[in-house]
Amino acid sequence: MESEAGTLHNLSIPALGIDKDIPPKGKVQVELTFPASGVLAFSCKFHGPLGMNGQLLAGDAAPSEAR
Ligand SMILES: [Cu+2]
Repeated sequence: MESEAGTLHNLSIPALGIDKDIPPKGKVQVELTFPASGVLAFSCKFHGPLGMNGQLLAGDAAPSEAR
């Protein structure tokens, strides 16, 4: 993942125990194993409540309802 922003962000994927800060204009590399559902929820731990979150989808998985 690469950030074009000038502020610190974060990639958190709770289902995989991933919690990585992404420095301004920086990159982080993570290895992912998708669950059978094909859906992985991610967020920025700093700005997730502001809407900085989403889902990674594998194959033809459909987005799941927000929780
Ligand atoms: Cu952020």
